[in-house]
Order: sequence, then C-alpha cells, then structure tokens
Amino acid sequence: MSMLSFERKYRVRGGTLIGGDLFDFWMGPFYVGFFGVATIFFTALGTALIVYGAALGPTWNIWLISINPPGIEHGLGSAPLREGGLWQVITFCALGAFIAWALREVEICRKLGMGYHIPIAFGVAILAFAALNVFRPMLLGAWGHGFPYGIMSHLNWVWATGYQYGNFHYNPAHMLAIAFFFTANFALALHGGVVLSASSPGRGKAVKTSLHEDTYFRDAIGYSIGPLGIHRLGLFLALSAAFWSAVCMLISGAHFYAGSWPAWWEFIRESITWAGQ
Ligand code: UQ2
Repeated sequence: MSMLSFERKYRVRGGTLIGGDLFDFWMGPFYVGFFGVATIFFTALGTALIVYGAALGPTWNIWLISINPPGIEHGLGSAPLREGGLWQVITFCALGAFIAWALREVEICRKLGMGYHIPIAFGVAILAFAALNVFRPMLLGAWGHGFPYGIMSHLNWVWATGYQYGNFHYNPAHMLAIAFFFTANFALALHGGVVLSASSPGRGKAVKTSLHEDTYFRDAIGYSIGPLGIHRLGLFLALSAAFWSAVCMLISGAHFYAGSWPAWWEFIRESITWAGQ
C-alpha cells in the first residue's frame, strides 16, 4: 500500500480530546486539531514577544540578543514587561506550545490506534525544560533563577550555575545523566550500524533480516537484545538521560543542597572508618 493510500485510509474522524469535529481536519499533510491551533497560537505569540523584547534593545546582534528573567527581588511575583515580565509571558507561551504539541501527538496516536510512547517521550523533554524554568525557580523562591533566552546568555547561565556548585561533574545525578546520554549514543550507533549493514549486502545480493542482526551480536558478544528490545532499550536510555538531567538541576539549590558538589563526596571520606588512622 502506498503511503498516500495508507494515509487516506487512516485519515478518519475521531480520537480528538477536545473540540469534537470542529478542528478535526487536515491542512495539506498536517493534522490540525484543537491542539494544532493552540500550538500555532502560543508559538506565534511567544515568537512575537521575543522579537518585541529584542526591539527594546540594546542590540540586534543575533549572538547577544537576550530575553532575561526578572531580578531575584521580584520573587515569584509578576514583573513589569521590560523587567522580566516578557520572559515570564514567553516562558508561559513556550510551555503552552510544548504541551499543546504533546496533546496533538496524543490525538494522532488515538486516531491511529497506537500507543502513547511518542507523546510520553516528548513529555519527559518538556519536564526537563520545566525543571529548569518552572520547578527549580519555584523551589528557590524566584523566577530570576530561570535561564535567559539568548544564544550567548544561556551559555553564560549554564557556566555560572555550574560553577556556583563548584564543579557540576561531581553532581551524582549529572554523572548519571551523562552516562545515559553516552549509552544512548552507543546504542543508537550499534542499532544504526547493524540495520544499515544488514540492508547493505552489496549490489545484486539479497538484503539480510533480523536473524542476521541477532547472529552478528551473538557471535560478537554472546547476546542479542533483539530487534524489538533494542528500541525498548533506546527509549529507556533516552528518557533516563532527560530525567536525570532534570534531577541534577532540581537537587542543586538552597532547597536541597547548596554546597559545592566536590565537597558532597566528603561523606565517603568521613564514612571510611580507618580515615586518619
Ligand atoms: C541487537 C538487535 C538489534 C540492534 C542492536 C542489538 C537484533 C536490530 C544494536 C545489540 C544490542 C545489545 C547487545 C544491547 C547493548 C546494550 C547497551 C546497554 C548498549 O541485539 O537485535 O536489532 O539494533
């Protein structure tokens, strides 16, 4: 079945979470839906506010434009637009667009009778963003703890926040996040490599199947996780990377641990009973 005839077969009414039939249609290849409209609304408003913030100055240099959060003195209250209020509304628009996009993914899954793995995966990425600019600022008592929206400014925020805790590489959740990012890359390299190798036997020869893929890994390391298992593993590794990234930020701050991460490991030195003897 060609793609177009498959899509025609499955492009049917129903599965919407909200709005009934009102937005239940396609524009060209794109499903619209209530959440498609909501995504466009928040994206357009948020982008317009970023351009407005840039127009307020002081620069049009693309590297230096920055929409900054309010000063710490504004706490968790709303700030005037030019003093961080723009950042607050833009953050709200960003979350509105991300969540609407996730719910549009849910509606498409429902139409197709699929599982919800894709919106759940995207939801973990949304949570990682919310950890930085919603949950951690709330735990610390000021929106000013969020990161600024600018190319150089967000890098400088990461630098300053990292060094505020001595050396972030000693943060145990940061270690876990990095281990998961590396392992996810390793797994995708193995997976991409084995799939392309099995499907590239050379001109005129028959493409190999998952039996060859299994056998390759059994010959090499005595174990194959299987063609379905590798995707379960990949999803787990990717979601774990984003999850522990969020955790490593949420444990850094006066609400939990405000010291330096290298010093946190002193408990090991102190717990070694023969220390100093
Ligand atoms: C596999 C398999 C695939 C794969 C890959 C493996 C046929 C097409 C990559 C091998 C994966 C293993 C052994 C797990 C490695 C573990 C970690 C933590 C990276 O067996 O089945 O399907 O793509």
